[in-house]
Amino acid sequence: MTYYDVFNGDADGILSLVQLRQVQPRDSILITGVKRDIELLKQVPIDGSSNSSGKTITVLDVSMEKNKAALQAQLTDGADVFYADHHRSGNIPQQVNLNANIDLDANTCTALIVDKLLNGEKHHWAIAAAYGDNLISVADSLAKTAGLSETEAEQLKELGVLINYNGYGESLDDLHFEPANLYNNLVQYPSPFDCISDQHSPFHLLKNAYQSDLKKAQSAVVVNDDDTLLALELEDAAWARRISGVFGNQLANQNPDKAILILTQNTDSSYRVSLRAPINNKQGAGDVCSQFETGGGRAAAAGINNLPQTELKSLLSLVSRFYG
Ligand SMILES: [Mn+2]
Repeated sequence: MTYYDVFNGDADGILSLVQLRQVQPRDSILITGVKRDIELLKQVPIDGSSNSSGKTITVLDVSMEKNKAALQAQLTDGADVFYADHHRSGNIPQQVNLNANIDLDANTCTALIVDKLLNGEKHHWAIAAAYGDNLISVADSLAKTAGLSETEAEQLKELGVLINYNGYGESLDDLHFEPANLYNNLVQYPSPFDCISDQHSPFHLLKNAYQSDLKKAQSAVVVNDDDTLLALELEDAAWARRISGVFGNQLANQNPDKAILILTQNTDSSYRVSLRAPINNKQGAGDVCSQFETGGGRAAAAGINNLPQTELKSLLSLVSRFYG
């Protein structure tokens, strides 16, 4: 039997797998990548035997819809597939060798789905993941119910945010830790608090790196700031690609009634755009971005890969009208 663990390289993906493998250890082949690299399942080889069951695949925190063809190919190939996720699934194949655990509720994430399946055995990791996926109020109430102090909840939040921060980048070269290495490191700590108290853990390394990137981001150029929309521009650099996502979350949390737009210059002088709907009005971001050729995404968060500079004005006025 060959085992594959396929997971998103962000906090939610990594900490979903940490929970699972601490409870069900397995010698598996890891398949992951930068956060935006979600078409991961196609990297699992096809045996061509179709009689099974030489292959067990666990898939965590990547959209089933985006991995549809690869999933179907694996099921036909006889693989046993365990799938847990909270992104768009499309039609879920009804096959006995697929165990699908999909929940599209905007207030859940994959680590919380896994937490339920494991009856909360690794609950603290799940809470850190929920913080990392920016489900702040959900995580706050879970921490409270679990009897954690405010300081402990803050620590889990910081760890979750730092692991999430590590996933952002254009390619693995931008990242401090390759997500597979970060997983291998974190899974050795029985609880997130063991990781935080170890001065040599990734927590402390990421904390320093994050602060240095954040400092640079604070001097970003403000393109627009009014009651409806805060738009900033970051330069084309590894630090900007790393910090943009978590910086955007931070601005969104600090300005809950504003849409947050972050522009990063691409090397071809077009913009990469990340748009967050206002925290208090989580709708429409995907619809707005889809009106541009290389745009798309979810209601709460969406993006445009290559926005020509000449279209920036029309994007800004579209966003202002939509949320105004
Ligand atoms: Mn997630």
